[in-house]
Amino acid sequence: MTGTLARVDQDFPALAQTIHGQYPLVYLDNAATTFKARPVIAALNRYYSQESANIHRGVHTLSQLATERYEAARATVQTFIGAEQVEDIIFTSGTTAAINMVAQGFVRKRLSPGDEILITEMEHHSNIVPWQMLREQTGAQLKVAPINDLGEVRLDAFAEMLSPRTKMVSIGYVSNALGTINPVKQMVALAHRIGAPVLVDAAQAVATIPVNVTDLDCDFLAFSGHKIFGPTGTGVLYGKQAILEQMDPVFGGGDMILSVTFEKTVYNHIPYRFEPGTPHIAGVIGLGAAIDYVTRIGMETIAAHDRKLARLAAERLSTIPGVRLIGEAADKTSIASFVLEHAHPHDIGTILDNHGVAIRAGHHCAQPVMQHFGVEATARASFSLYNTERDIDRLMEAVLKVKEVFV
Ligand code: C6P
Repeated sequence: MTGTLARVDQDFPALAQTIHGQYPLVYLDNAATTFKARPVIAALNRYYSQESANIHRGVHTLSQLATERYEAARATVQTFIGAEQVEDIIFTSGTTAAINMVAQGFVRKRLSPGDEILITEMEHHSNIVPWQMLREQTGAQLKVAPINDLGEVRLDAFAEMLSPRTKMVSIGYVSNALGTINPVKQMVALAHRIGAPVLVDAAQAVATIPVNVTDLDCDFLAFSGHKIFGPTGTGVLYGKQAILEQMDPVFGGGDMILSVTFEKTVYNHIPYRFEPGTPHIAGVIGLGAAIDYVTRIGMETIAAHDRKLARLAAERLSTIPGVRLIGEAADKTSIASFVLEHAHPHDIGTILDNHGVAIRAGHHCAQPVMQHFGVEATARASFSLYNTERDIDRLMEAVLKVKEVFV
């Protein structure tokens, strides 16, 4: 049973505002971060105004309540991504933190000079730089599977680049610069054939397509709360139990131990071992509320909507002379990235802002993708459940204004 997107804008108070005299705001920067849903704001408000207490420590009522709510959010995430057990879910500060944890805690100790890590050419910097740091630390090599000019990973090349020396594969599910949906299930199966574990960067996927870790059979999966209508500073690292048993904690401190003496520390059970110190309790509870919210609507409904709007935006933008679409994969969602002859993307972004249309202009923390397409930056409109075809009309009107200025 899925919900409807009718009147969904009412759930997002940030939409109802005037920017540069334009009302309502057309927010098309959802790939950077989404607006926060009312139930999320209410959950944060409740925690901070009434239920503010630390977790896993107190016997008093509020501490127990906070612990209950925090652990309930873990179960919500487990169900949402189809994980086998609740212990497979680790709360982090975001996708970036999660990938770095895997790099340092799981992969580093398995690498010898000459071993290989395989990524793709369309990764976000968060799925490139941690592996480069590991390369510096270990003498391993970073291999990069190329993409074609539509912005799709070349599966044949990806398969050929897997070797007995591949110790880790780390791939984005949905490209933040192009909107491409990668055939992750197939890529995981190829990697597993040679025994390589796979991390899936689901930062963009989690709010735009249904994600199921059991179906994908990935070993790790990372996402950020703020891209799925939840609070900033929250995120999730999923790991298969047997894999998490082999991962070391990267940070030590309170709550991640069973016992400490000066001679020896015994770590806590999974997942607490990987959540040292006081976590973002309010944020995690808010993330649980965000996931409950999208679950009520249904990810299939949201996915169909985002895909339809991105396709329509691309179709309409491509009718403007001088527009070049960047990223035209057969399987893509939520993102329309483009450049316009004679106009720098930053100028496009600024003029659109003056017309009450918020997009992102820049390299989108995916500079290798920009290099592939021979551009420095793009203008990127990214769609979410509260966007409508009317927003595309406003986008088009504003881009035509840019043309008047620059052509
Ligand atoms: N992309 C964008 O505008 P964090 O910052 O840790 O929440 O997420 C990092 C990240 C990792 N992978 C992908 C595919 C991403 O898109 C992002 C964040 C934002 O595209 C900010 S650069």
